[in-house]
Order: sequence, then structure tokens, then C-alpha cells
Amino acid sequence: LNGDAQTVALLGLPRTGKSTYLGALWQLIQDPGDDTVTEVDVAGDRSYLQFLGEQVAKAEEIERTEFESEEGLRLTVDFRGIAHLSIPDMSGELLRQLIEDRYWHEHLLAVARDARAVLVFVHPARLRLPISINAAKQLAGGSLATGKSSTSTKAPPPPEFSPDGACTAAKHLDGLENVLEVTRGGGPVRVGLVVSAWDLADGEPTPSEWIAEHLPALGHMLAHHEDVIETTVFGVSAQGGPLPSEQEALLARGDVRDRAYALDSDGSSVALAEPLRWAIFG
Ligand SMILES: Nc1nc2c(ncn2[C@@H]2O[C@H](COP(=O)(O)OP(=O)(O)OP(=O)(O)O)[C@@H](O)[C@H]2O)c(=O)[nH]1
Ligand SMILES: [Mg+2]
Repeated sequence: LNGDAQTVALLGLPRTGKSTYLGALWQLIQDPGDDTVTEVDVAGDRSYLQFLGEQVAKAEEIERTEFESEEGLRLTVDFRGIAHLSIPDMSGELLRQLIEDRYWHEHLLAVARDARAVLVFVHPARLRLPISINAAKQLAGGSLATGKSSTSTKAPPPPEFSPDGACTAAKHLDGLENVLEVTRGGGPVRVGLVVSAWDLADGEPTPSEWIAEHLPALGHMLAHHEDVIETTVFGVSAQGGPLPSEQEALLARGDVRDRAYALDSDGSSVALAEPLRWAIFG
């Protein structure tokens, strides 16, 4: 399908910052003032990327990617190492469907099969945290709501389980297991966790500590399969701050290269393209 291009799958639930990351990256690729990632050759259609890039440059929020979109980044770049890349911009709906409806959209399946590496996007303001069984029992008994223990002797029936109500970590574990099952074999697969909108999580110690605190099950699952999975964590702020509230301040900071930033797992500053570079070269 993509010749000898190396496919990187950007996986994430809806609204987790995938398209914004591609748009910001495209701006840097086109920016002669940025030498962290440069274009060698573009194979695909530039107009879609141009559009994403302009939205980021104007500090305007990107629309949700259409369900059937087949657009993405298909190009050869040099980020201190030349790579021929295919990075489809998939709608988060495709991953949501896989997890919640147990349905493999053919596009997601094709990308997962081709992928040499996966970048999983999580948005810090869109987490659904697990609650402990005790807390759930208390909630069900009304004691948390009233501050006293419930006087009712009969507990209400537990709500029926449905995957759309599962916490973020459980969803990702489930989705990743399915994806990694079909991903091309032959050596370990790189799975990078990208905490997007890092500007909202800033003040937290480091990206890897953030994952350990907020999505520990996901971090453990990835770290404990060293034989088949190579993993790390990044914090990425492709917009540089929240929109639309910060639009003016962001524009005042200058170009995308002056606003977008990324951190490695230890919190050291790295190029915005580093998650991709790592996905390809390790
Ligand atoms: N604060 C902040 N918000 C961001 C950043 N990047 C993206 N967002 C917000 O995250 C939301 C989703 O961004 P998109 O890039 O469209 O997300 P997506 O993963 O492509 O979404 P789908 O196409 O629906 O799957 C938007 O509300 C953005 O404003 C960032 O760096 N900082
Ligand atoms: Mg999108």
C-alpha cells in the first residue's frame, strides 16, 4: 500500500490532539528557521496538511477528523536520519469503535497491520479515572453523596457494565492489545505514549511520572513486555496552550516554533518531532 514507507500509527480516542500534532509538525517541516525536521520529498497530497498547519499557525482549533478520512502525512523527512514516512491522520472514532463497539474499521485495521510503531495520544483533561470498588459501593449506597451512611438496607442493583463507561486506562489497554496483535511482527514494536496538551499538565513533575500517577496500568503493561514492546513517554504541547482562551497570547508568542514544545520522559526539552524520530529510530 505504501511502498517501502514506514507507517507510524497515531492512536488516540477522539479529541486527543493527533491532528494538531500533525499540523504543528507540518509547520516546522515547512519552516526554514527550524532545522529539527526538514522535508526531503512529499509523496502525498499537501493540501490537507497545509490546511492543518495553517489552523495551528492561526491558533485555531482543528475540527474533528472525519470518520472516513484517508488523509495524512506521506513524506520523506530528515530528522538527523532520513525516513520515508506514512502517518495517516485517523479519526479517534475508529479507536473508540474498536474498544467500545468491538468493531475493526478497515482503515484502522490496515494501518495497524502496516505499523512499525505506535504513538498513543492521551489528553490530560479527557481522562476518566477508575474508581475503587469501595468507592463505588459507597457511591451506590449514597453515603458519599450524603456524608452519612445510607439508611437503606437494600443496595441498589449495580449498573450494568458497558465498555463506553470504562476508565481511560482500561480502554487503552484493551485497544492496544487488539492493535498489537495485528501489528507487523519481526522484532519489538515501539509504543510511545504522548501526553498531549502538556501545557495543561505542566507543573506535574515529568511525563513518565504523570503516566505513573494518572495511567499506571497502561504504563506497567507497556513497560513489562520488554521482549516485544519498547516504550517511552513524551509530553507534547502542539498548540502551546488552551484554545480559544489563550489565542491572543499564543499568537503574540510568534510562530509555531516559538509556541509548540515537547518533553521527553524525564522532562527534558526535545524537538517536537522527537516522538516520531524515536518511533522510527529508537
Ligand atoms: N491546551 C492544549 N490543547 C490542545 C493541544 N493540542 C490539541 N489540543 C486540543 O485538543 C482538542 C483535540 O485536538 P485534535 O488535534 O483535533 O484532536 P484529534 O485527536 O485529532 O481528534 P479527532 O480527530 O476527533 O480524533 C482540541 O480541543 C484542541 O484545542 C495543546 O497543545 N494544548
Ligand atoms: Mg483529528
